[in-house]
Amino acid sequence: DTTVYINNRPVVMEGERNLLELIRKTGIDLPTFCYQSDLSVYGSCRLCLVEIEGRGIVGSCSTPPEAGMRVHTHTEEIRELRKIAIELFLANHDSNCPTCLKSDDCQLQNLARRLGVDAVRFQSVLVKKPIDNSSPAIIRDPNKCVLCGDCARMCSEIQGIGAIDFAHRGHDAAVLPAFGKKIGEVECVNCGQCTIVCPTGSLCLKPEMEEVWKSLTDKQTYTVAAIAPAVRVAIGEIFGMEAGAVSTGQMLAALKLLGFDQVYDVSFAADLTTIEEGSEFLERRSAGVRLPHFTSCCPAWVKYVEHFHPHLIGNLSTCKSPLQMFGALLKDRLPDLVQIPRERVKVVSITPCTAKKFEAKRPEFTHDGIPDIDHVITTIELGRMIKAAGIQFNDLSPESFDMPFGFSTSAGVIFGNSGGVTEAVLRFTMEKLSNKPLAKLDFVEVRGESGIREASFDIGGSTIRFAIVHGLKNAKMLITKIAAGKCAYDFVEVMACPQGCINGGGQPVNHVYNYKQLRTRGLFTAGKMFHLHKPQDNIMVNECYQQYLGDVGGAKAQQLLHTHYKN
Ligand code: HC1
Ligand code: SF4
Repeated sequence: DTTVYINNRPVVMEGERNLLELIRKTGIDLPTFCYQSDLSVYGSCRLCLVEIEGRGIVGSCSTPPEAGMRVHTHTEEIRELRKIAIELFLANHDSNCPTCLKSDDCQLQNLARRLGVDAVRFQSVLVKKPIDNSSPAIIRDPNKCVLCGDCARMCSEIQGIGAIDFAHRGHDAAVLPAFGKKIGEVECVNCGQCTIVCPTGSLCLKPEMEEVWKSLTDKQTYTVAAIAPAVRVAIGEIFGMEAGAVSTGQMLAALKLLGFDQVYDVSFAADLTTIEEGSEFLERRSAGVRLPHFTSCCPAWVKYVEHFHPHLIGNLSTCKSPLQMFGALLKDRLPDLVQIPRERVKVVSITPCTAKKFEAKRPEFTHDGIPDIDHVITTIELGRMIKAAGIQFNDLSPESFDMPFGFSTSAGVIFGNSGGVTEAVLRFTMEKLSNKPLAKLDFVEVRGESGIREASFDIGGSTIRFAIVHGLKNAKMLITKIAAGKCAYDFVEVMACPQGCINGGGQPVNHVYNYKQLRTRGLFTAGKMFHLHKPQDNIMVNECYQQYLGDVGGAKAQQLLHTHYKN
């Protein structure tokens, strides 16, 4: 028999790992802070309690279902225990909710409301600790931590880093960076994945909205938006649209209403990157040097290599990320095109990524004291700004990107999901190597959800081997296997965030179980709306080479589009 009785109704087990999963299958969303289906079970928050007849009250996340069990999810005792748990959390919490960065999506607030907590019966025991503001990408407020440990498990189990972990015991227990250091002083790579799973405002992205408002309202400043590929499939979620809804047109209309002078597409720069990086890869391959070629567009991955695998720095592509290429290009080219001095042009990048905040501040990307990208805001921050301005996003008529830097092919758009860079590089290199038009555009062999994927392609009598990785723990596993001679590749794409930028640390939190797949699908749908699909066909990029950059990989391209990371 495989039947369990949930609130007296029969439910058939189908391989669920624990009672919580089985109960959720019946349509009951049990409350929890510390259960994340992608992470190991910790069982600390005691909110998912259920009563099993004959056994008493247990945590459903850590109890496997057994045939014949009779389970009750909301007895009077359980409801009271859950309320007490929430009240204890609140008694040890800095409840400055109206000004908290996570106020829109705080699980503690949501649960307090949902469970009917209308008063806290315990006296506050909060002893305020300093807020850790040391990172360029995230803020850590220990006064809001509920000790669920989701952040620490995300950092170690998915990213393989362990920049934060539990420390001390009893009332002193805390989740902290190692050795009492600040988060900006340890090996944190700024991916922001911990901020996505943190149920409260204890870990948040570091906002830069005020600086952008200043730039937009200063009449002397010419403010340009550079919008990363993955923003268009998530910004709508902030305004009630389903995950993956493509809302490029409304987003552009909103940016114009906010006061941006020009709105450009980072996908343009992604096409440029593919041409530069694809050519660099082919050169390395024919010379047999610096292989495997590792991508370098993900700043969290680059920092990870610098910290943990410095011997691989030489294998990273010398190409700047599309965003940083774009910043350098716009700062160099735009002043002439729009007849405005360089110091008055401000480039604001709008990205799904918290690590881009760190990348923009790297010394490699600052010239004469002026950064190539002036400010980086995330999808979440753009949503806040649109709301703050009172712009009715859902009612906007769609608008389009500005030219010439708003023109892209679908290859530039799919950069925003894991495998997208590889597919774009394939569309470029396979045509180049075969010297004839591509027979097919879609390289479905490199798509998918698995954390480590591989695909080989035969061309001109030889084979090119690709690997695609997302999640830094997977990258670590792949690097170890390569070093042990257990596998070999020519080209390896690494994105730090699970499934790539569509799931970056600056994207809105979404509790729909398949939101990553929906956003990925949205990116491919967005790509289908383009006329052109190969980076080498981007007429505006080609014009840029002819009129301004010169040769691919030439002197001007090297100066603006490439860099060298140092050990
Ligand atoms: Fe990404 Fe990229 S795809 S890194 O995720 O290579 O942020 O979206 O802008 O630079 O193009 C992010 C997204 C982004 C870069 C590009
Ligand atoms: Fe770990 Fe990423 Fe959070 Fe840093 S930002 S603590 S690396 S999960």
